Amino acid sequence: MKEENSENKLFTDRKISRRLLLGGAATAAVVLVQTSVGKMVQAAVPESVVPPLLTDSTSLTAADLIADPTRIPGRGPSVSGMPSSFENPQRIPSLTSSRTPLQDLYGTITPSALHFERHHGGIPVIDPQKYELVIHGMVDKPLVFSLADLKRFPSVTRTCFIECSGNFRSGKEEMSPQEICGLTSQSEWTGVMLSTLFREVGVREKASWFLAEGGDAAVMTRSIPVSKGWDDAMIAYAQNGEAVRPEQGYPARLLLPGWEGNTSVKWLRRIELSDQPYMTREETSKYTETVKGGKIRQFSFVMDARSIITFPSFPVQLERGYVEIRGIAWTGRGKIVKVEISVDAGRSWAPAELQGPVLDKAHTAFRYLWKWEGRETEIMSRAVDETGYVQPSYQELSAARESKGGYHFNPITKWRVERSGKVLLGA
Ligand SMILES: Nc1nc2c(c(=O)[nH]1)N[C@H]1C(S)=C(S)[C@@H](COP(=O)(O)O)O[C@H]1N2
Ligand SMILES: [Mo]
Repeated sequence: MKEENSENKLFTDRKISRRLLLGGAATAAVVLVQTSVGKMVQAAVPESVVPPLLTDSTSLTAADLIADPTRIPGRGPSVSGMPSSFENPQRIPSLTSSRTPLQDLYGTITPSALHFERHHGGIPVIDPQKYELVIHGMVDKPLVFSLADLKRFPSVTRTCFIECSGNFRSGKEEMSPQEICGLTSQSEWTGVMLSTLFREVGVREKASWFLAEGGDAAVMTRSIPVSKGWDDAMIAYAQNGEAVRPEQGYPARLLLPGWEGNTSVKWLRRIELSDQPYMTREETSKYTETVKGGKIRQFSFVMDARSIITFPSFPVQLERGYVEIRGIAWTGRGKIVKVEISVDAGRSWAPAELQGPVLDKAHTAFRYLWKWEGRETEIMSRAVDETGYVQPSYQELSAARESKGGYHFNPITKWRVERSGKVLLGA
């Protein structure tokens, strides 16, 4: 490039660059580094931390650069960024889902790359130029919308969580928050209100349900009450400031704030209005749960209030002294109004501080200052939402459901802190 800007010029004019020949290979090194929690660990320094201009590896190694980052100019700007090579939070993928590493995150927004995934037929590749959303059935004027059409309507942006209703695992002591309930994530979504499109097609008064259909190999379908469509349903085409990720439904997905993740149909291609539910596979043989008396509950859309302490949690090794207990709480019924903490195995409870602004149907960060004296105990959090609903204990919930798990299972998570500082999932 001819037209270098002045910043680049400064960089290349620096004396030091003359020793650094272009074109050679940089070395990786093993060095002691400090992690974000303050522990010194041995880490292999990847070549990517070595500036591209540093090629005279005999005079300066990657280890030298980390020991004194002021010795030569660092790597220059790039077209797209990556997390620090010292940080490596990862989803846990299986064949059909992956889980958000809740214990490695801060605040309430899930980085898009770490949003949990649940696919019934894999991730389709959809050409945004060919994308179409059909809305038909009990409407005055059936219409086909291109992606550009959707983007031409007034847009809205809101932050909310998506949680899979199958978000509960247990069964061993050595489980992290990610393994227990990593099927919840939060993004800032942008798109068009479904109510805007409903007005455009003229949804008939008699229409009480709509079918949402995905364009993936599962052609996943769900029946949704029309009232949710008029209320706060969105067609989202953007996530955390960029286009929706392929994993999250690119180029557009249905977003039903506060409702079980399954209803937020990804790769949305068709909406059909009707006066009755369609009884699809996902709302008959799946996504139903047992309740007392051998009965089965169907169309249980709303996610109940839940919380989890993400620090300290397995696999943290706790040290004595002041500990800021941290976690997230959320509810599909509006706002979280209170999170209570017990540090004495449930004998007494005290309110945690909620990080504002507390948003509707959104992950809410909480914290609670605790002085751990080194005694064995159990710590836990309990969420209360604006309807007065209180997150149940495992014992209460399993009695009410006559079951040890299943969909919509949101019990209090207990962490057992051993004298050694080991933190394990409690019973
Ligand atoms: N078309 C389609 N939509 C879908 C799915 C799917 O497999 N296909 N999975 C559903 C399920 S079960 C959940 S929990 C959420 C997950 O959304 P995410 O992968 O963006 O986290 O998408 C829902 N929408
Ligand atoms: Mo799900």
